Amino acid sequence: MDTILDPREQALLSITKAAGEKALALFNNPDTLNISMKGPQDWLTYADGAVEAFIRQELRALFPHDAILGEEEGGDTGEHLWIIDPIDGTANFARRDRFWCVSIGFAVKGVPMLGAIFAPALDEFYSARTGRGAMMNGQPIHVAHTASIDRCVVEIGWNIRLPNSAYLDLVNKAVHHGASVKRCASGALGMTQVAIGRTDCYAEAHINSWDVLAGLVIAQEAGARCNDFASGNWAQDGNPIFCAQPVLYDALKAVFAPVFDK
Ligand code: LIP
Repeated sequence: MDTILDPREQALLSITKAAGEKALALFNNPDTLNISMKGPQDWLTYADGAVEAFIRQELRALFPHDAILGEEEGGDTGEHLWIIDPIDGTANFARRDRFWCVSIGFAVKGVPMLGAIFAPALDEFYSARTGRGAMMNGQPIHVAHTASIDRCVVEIGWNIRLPNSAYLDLVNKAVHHGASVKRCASGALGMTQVAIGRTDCYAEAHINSWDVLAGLVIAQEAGARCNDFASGNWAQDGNPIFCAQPVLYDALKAVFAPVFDK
């Protein structure tokens, strides 16, 4: 009996499911979304704030002394830390593209331990607990074992936090070495696609902790290798993310060198 993780794992699964259902109802009723822009290509909808508020309310009721950090309301870190992205893939959500999700992760003393990512419009619910494997809709999932770069699929994330060259350099390097490159505008779901074996790598020169904490646990428990994302002031400041299936991890990291070398 783990008195810290056991109750939080159960709560994580039920709250993520309920939050996803709330988000899906809003997605299916676009007149309620009050879409606005935080910046160029940086979308915001009513759902982002409403879903985060719901998740915070549920977590505070059960774990009043835990720290909560969310994309929309921010927050402080702590020994027991929840990190929330209420809608990851907001641009997709706003444009009525189904590739978005609710992502909630939990870390103990800065170490990612629990993750749940629910994409309700795709009917895909991913979850993992460190040391206990990764699941999608209750079934175990595992990474791909693609053996050559000219057969691999790499997703490279783009955002306005860095110059476009940070993205374009990674794309050029990947294409030059024969990889197929995609970008689907949800870092959290990008990590699940590595975990389930649909892609071989998710890489982004900078990503926020709320985009990737849950996906780190899920991808690593499905057999992926990841860079040391949870280092430095990772929760507040984010870091680069490099996550790949083990057969091509070293080869792809060399392709992108030196971006993910540290
Ligand atoms: C998304 C991130 C991803 C980035 C996307 C977008 P959001 O977050 O998950 O890292 O590549 O452009 O920023 O804004 O949809 O929550």
